[in-house]
Amino acid sequence: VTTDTWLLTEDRHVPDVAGWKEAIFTIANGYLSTRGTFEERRAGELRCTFINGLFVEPPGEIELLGAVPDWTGLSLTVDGEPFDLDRRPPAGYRRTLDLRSGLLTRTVLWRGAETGTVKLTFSRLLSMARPNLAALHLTVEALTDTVTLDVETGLDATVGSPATPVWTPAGVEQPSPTLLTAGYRSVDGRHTLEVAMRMDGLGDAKAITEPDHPRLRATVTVPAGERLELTKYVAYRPDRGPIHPMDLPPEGSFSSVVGSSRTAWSERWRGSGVTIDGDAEAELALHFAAFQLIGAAPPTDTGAGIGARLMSGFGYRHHVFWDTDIFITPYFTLTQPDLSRTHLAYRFRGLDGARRKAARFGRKGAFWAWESAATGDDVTPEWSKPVFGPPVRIWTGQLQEHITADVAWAADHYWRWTGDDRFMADEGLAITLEGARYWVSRVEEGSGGLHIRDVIGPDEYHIHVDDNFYTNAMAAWQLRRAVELAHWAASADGAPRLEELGFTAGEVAGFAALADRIHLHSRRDGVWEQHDGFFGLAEIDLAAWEPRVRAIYDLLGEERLQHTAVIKQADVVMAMALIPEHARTAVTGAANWDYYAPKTDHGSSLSLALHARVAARLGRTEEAYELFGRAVAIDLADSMGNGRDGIHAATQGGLLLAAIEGFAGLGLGEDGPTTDPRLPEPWRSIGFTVQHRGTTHEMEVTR
Ligand code: IFM
Repeated sequence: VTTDTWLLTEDRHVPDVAGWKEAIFTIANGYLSTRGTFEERRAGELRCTFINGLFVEPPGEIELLGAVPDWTGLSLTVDGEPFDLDRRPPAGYRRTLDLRSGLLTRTVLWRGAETGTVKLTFSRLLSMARPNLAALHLTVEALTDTVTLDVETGLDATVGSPATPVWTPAGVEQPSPTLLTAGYRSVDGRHTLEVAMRMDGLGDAKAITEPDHPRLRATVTVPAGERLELTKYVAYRPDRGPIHPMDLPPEGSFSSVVGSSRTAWSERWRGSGVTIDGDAEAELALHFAAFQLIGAAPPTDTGAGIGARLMSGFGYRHHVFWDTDIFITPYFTLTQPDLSRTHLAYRFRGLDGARRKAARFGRKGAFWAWESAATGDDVTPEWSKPVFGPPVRIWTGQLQEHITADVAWAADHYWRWTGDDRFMADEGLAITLEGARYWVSRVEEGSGGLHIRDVIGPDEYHIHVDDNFYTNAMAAWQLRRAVELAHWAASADGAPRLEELGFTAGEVAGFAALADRIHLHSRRDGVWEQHDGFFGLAEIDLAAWEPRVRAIYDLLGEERLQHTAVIKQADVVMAMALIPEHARTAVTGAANWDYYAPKTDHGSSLSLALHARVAARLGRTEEAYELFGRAVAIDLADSMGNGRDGIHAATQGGLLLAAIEGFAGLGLGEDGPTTDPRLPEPWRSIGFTVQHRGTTHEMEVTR
């Protein structure tokens, strides 16, 4: 039973699901992120802290966010017995993540074979007020007998990367008995890192200055009825960056560190809080979603992006996908536009890489990276390495071309809501025009108009298809939008002239005619064909495969799927959500939904929340609510079974958008935000805040 919608809570430690729990108990502050592993080591754990944007390329590996030396590790023995919940389960256990402050607290009652009972309270925080600061507080209360504790804690570069070591130690110092500093160099030579750590409350500690794991060790006796309090502060500074001081807070200041973080978080929550009268579980899920998205979003342009699994695991190596443009940036645009702006700056910096990618395929303009890391160059792996069987070719980097229009769509959505003309003039215009030029060089003349052949659409089950509906519709949208923006720029103050961007008026004027000729095929009843030949594929009854936990991809195999009308995720339905004119009338929208929804496997974590949003707009509220609940379960119940790899970023953004745009029906009218409620049965109202052109709107949407 959920009571406090600001607390993510766990009342039992279940070793089998610990990996997934590590992911959802991640704490983050936009700069640092630490996965919710326990302080004491566990077999099979994925212990990691990341610095946003600190990508490294270990030899033989693809660029990834290199986990920095761990600050959370703390080993403890009680009267000689290692404190280990897997070997000796606790008598009491509770873990809570306070979403208001980012404080993660674990309280454990524990008794060893021949020890008294101790109550341990671990609290950890990455400060929202001072982004490079990590703080850990431990209280050990000797409840029944006097206990002797051996405590060891330090900075551990031996954990944190499943692939290869990322950091080479470059020296340890101990400026004072409780203070250790360590230097590192990344294995690819790109980065340096300095880390400082101080441990308060440990008394006479012995320093062990092992280069890759410097630490302090002490033995402490806690008399029965008394308590020991330890506080550890750690500061990180990569690349000798000047922005973050390395001095650590004074002794005894843990609660004020928590307080200042809470104050900084409350600034974010002012724009991001959601209230749902009648549905505490949904409210908690949306608080969780906003917390994790904000935690992974760089507040200033530090070269970082928002990865598909945030910074909560190693999934997708923290690469940035369209997930951020279509599911996360639009949410931030509505609630925290500065965080969208940072992502768009990241995309703009990727323009050169996108131009290089287009040129590599013999095309013009800019073709954005399907997966990107530190630069705009594409870092999509070409081969997967399955545990069993031969490597499988990954075509997405080459064929999932809709990313180019997705980036422009996010820029346009940001501009429409914020009115940030400076952005559009300086960055958005070039993003849109260069992508439009790409489509011009990409389309092929053929019967019935212009075709875009050999692509992968959002439905990644079908590869090497021609005229994918989503890709073609988005390309046509981008070409038309480029013309409109060029008109706008011609008279906007301070906007560059087309020539300054390397375009001529004639070239841009031609975009509209091309857009009109891009092939989009529909049946007489208005159902769009997802790609050439889709209507002729073999139908199967997906429902007949239930109950199942595996994706249909695993059950049928890639080859058979090419001939089967089963799709991974929304494709036509996605296009209808982004470009509403494709659901020309309510009847067309419903016809497409009725055709595609039963064929959708939801094999991607992007799918369910998007479907919830569209179903709500179609007035199918009950179905929308059911889909919303299933989307919540992806991370909060690990329903896809891959939660250990990290939180599904797009699911979280998708849920927030399903609530705000789907159920509340937020839209942008001539005079500003509008709503059109389709609230599900338990919801009496939903409250949220929206930013529009610098004005804050407090929305309270009832039935
Ligand atoms: O971007 C998605 C894609 O749509 C489906 N596969 C996973 C990617 C990362 O989340």
